[in-house]
Amino acid sequence: MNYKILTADQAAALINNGDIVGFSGFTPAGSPSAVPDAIAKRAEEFHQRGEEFKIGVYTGASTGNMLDGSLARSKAVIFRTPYQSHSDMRNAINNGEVAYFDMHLSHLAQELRYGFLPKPKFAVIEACDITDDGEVVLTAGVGISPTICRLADHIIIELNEAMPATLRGIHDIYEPLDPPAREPIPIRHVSDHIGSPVVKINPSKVVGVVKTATPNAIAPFAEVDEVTATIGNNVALFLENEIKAGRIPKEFLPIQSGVGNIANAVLGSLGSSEHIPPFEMYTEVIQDAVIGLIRKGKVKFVSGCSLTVSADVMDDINHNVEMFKKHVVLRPQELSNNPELVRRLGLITINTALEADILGNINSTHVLGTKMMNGIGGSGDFTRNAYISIYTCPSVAKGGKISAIVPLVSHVDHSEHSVKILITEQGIADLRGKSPRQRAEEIINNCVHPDYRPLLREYLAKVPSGHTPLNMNNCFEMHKAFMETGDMRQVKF
Ligand code: 0RQ
Repeated sequence: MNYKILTADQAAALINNGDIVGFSGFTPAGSPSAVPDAIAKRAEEFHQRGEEFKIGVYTGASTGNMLDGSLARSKAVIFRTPYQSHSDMRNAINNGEVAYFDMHLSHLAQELRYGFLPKPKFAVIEACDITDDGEVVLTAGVGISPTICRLADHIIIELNEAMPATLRGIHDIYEPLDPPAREPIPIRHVSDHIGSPVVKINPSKVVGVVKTATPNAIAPFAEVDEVTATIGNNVALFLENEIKAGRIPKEFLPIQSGVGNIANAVLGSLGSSEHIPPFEMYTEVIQDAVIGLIRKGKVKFVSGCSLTVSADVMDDINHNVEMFKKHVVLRPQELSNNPELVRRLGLITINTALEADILGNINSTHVLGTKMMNGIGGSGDFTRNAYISIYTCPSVAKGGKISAIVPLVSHVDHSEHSVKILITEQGIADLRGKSPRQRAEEIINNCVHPDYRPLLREYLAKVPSGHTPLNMNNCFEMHKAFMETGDMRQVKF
């Protein structure tokens, strides 16, 4: 290998205060760890001497503790986009230390190319292989790597020796041209490969290679509990009925599924349904449950942006990579979340809401209208363009003190126009073809927790006349009751 081998500290020393850095990966999968952690230490040394040190941070989506966690704890971040989910980064955003701007994940690469956002000076890319002529084989996540490698002045490679070079061939790397030269993206089937197995870079931009050896892995998911299992079963029931009614073709359509425990439970229920045929997935995060369903023959093929799996599952994939390449492709988020493809392939999209309202609007990101949770992620890319968009959530949070369903959401991520189905452990609300008042009845009757049903009926009974049942005088009373008493059930309409 002709590249200069550096320690993480030597690589971090190339990065200076005010630099903008784009990191590879999508979730902790494929995200570098040693270099960002070393940048955080460098920032601390500067801060101890009373000197400024902060960088701008682009990533694919959320990352791991050594990236978002370390940089946030070291107060080393000027701005951050897009999705994040580390508690220290979340706190730094909510206390105003980090200028965070939330974006649809499919937009980031193109907005960097369009010049809407400042271009990165450095790209820090995790790879399992790099050739002297600049072929980079990514690891378990793709994210925005192709674009930041092209735009950045300098590239630092984290060569992760715990991830096998035989992953070459699992990726499909393609960057669309920018308008007015943009062409249709030629993916017609979930399993189509349209690009290159590698990210092609200019080798002269590589300022160093840092060797690491930690396999990509996340903590395993919690066991499915009664609430999440019931939500999963309700999603399966809804889809079975749609097939029976002829509204979903009997050979089924590709599934997109969000991330987290509910998504895992939903996939478990779809996997064990006898009425849902083996299916394909066109999604962004490929979780443990999907790999289990591939092994069972229930998932035929999955296209995603990352393999965000636990250590045992990553080990299984790494050891059986040739078999998995027949069932898995990893693409840049610009393709995994592309609205053109979501609409063309006819995705059934299933995402999680933090809060929904009786009109059908969804809040995926904010607690009580002000505190950022994680970000919109890919949920908007999928929801707006889906064949059927489904939102799931438990009907209550914090032991029943919060109703996930309120008169009006405290922040809107997905509007009533994009959301077709709402599902909680209480049941299924089908919002298609219903007026705002009919939607409110449907949601209260089918999705709201019994503790809150009479309260929301009381609210609805008192709304003034008009097309949309909204009372501007008291639509946030449940939120106010929570802030004042710690329990939304104390609301007085
Ligand atoms: O907090 O753990 O402190 O009790 O919010 O809730 O149950 O852990 O839910 O992990 O499934 O995350 C929407 C955040 C759900 C996620 C969201 C509290 C609740 C708990 C989290 P505690 P859970 P999940 C593809 C698709 C946006 C991006 C997206 C997300 C905590 O799914 O980030 O969809 N989605 N991407 O107690 C106040 C409420 C609450 C509430 C729950 N109404 N008010 N707090 N909580 N409801 C993936 C990517 O894009 C990468």
